[in-house]
Amino acid sequence: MANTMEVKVPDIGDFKDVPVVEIMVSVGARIEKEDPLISLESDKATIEVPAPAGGTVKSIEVKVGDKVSQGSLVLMLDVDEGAAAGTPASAAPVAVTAAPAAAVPAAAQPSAPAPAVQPPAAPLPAAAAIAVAEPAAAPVVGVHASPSVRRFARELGVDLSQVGASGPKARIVKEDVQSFVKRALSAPPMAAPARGAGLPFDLPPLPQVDFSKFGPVETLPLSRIQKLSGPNLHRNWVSIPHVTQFDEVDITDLEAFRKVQLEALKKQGVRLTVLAFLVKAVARALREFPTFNASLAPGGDSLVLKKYVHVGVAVDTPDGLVVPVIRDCDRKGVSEIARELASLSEAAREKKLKPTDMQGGCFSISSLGGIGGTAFTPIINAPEVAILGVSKATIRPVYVDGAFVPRLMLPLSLSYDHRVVDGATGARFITHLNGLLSDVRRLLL
Ligand code: CAO
Repeated sequence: MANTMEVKVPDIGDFKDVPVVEIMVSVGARIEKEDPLISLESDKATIEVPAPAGGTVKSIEVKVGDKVSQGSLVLMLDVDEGAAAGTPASAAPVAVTAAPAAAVPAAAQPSAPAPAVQPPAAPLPAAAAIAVAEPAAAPVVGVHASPSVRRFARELGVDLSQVGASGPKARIVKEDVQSFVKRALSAPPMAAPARGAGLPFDLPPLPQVDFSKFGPVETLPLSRIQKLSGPNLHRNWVSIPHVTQFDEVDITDLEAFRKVQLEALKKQGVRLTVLAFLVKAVARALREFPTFNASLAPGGDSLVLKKYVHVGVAVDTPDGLVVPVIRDCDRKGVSEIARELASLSEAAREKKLKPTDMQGGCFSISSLGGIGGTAFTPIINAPEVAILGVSKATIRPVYVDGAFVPRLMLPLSLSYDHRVVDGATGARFITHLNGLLSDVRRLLL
């Protein structure tokens, strides 16, 4: 026959009137010795009260929010036959975990000392965390969770810093860990951040919709290039703090000059486009503004300044976007750049680009001017720190010397990495570029 035991809060050091933040058992539940019963949380530590014996919970005498001290009655336990009963049970040593941003005072430490506090592990993307996180011996600081929840998370390899909290005082409860695991396992590959990106996000997966319920559909596989570039674009978009600065350049004179040169160069097999002038102007501006011709070093605490100027140009192909690179643009003339541009874009469209043709870029240009649009926000091609978007030039009335005159205006959109380039430098760069393009003589100097 079962004996009934009063289970009371054991010696918890100097802690008094500690709020109950979680009750981990229910009436009628079968528990084993050492199973966690309730969790207490002071502003210094989280304390878990374990079962002194195995048995069945007869009644629970506390609720979440109650304040308890050593000797407070927690629950009545029908203990298994043979176990000691009658005397108030002093549970086995409690487990104490440092609360976020606080150390456990030495006097409060139980016989089993609190584990050393260590900084949180680098966050892993949801799917990767499940697969590769090592069970951590020490708690992840900065999250509220009871020792049992921490243990549960460790067993599953879940990084608690990635888990959303639904418990009181932003506390992670067991159900939060369970739903995190369920979400990670059911997330479609495209919904998860790129592997290895180390992104600090814990977002729910995109909704999976059966579109055929609403009308006829067709499924088109992504091209090989789209599959390769998609995760990189996604990583760059979410991991680089982009700022996009817009400007408009008066290219009336440049266009007049281009038209004069066009026929002569055509005879030499060169198609002189506005883009060739843009590449040249960008190369000049990169020389003037070295932080634009740079990449963040691994670790992000220094800049690698490049002494060469290689400019990538986005080329639209039937299979997707590729970015071949024109080397040493600062040392080449506009016609030479135009020639290379034509041969690289032809090679891109005929799928004849070599991997080396797309490597080593310092800065990219994405020109949609031949298509249309007034402005857009290009995504930086990491590890570069800036990209220039070019939209369609149109003739517009511009107020010059007291009168409106028709001028050919070219819209530019410069996105830069705000960790590397501040707003003033960004505005100076595009203004400098504007000056070079609006007075073509400066460009040819
Ligand atoms: N404003 C107005 N007209 C422009 C222009 C501009 N900014 N830029 C080009 N044009 C005109 C050209 O003069 C040309 O006119 P003609 O046919 O009368 O000579 C026409 O548009 C087509 O130019 P083009 O595209 O053949 O040549 P380009 O040197 O300007 O561009 C290339 C070459 C390879 C960059 C371009 O063909 C291309 O692929 N652009 C798309 C890039 C892209 O997709 N970027 C998006 C990246 S983000 O997804």
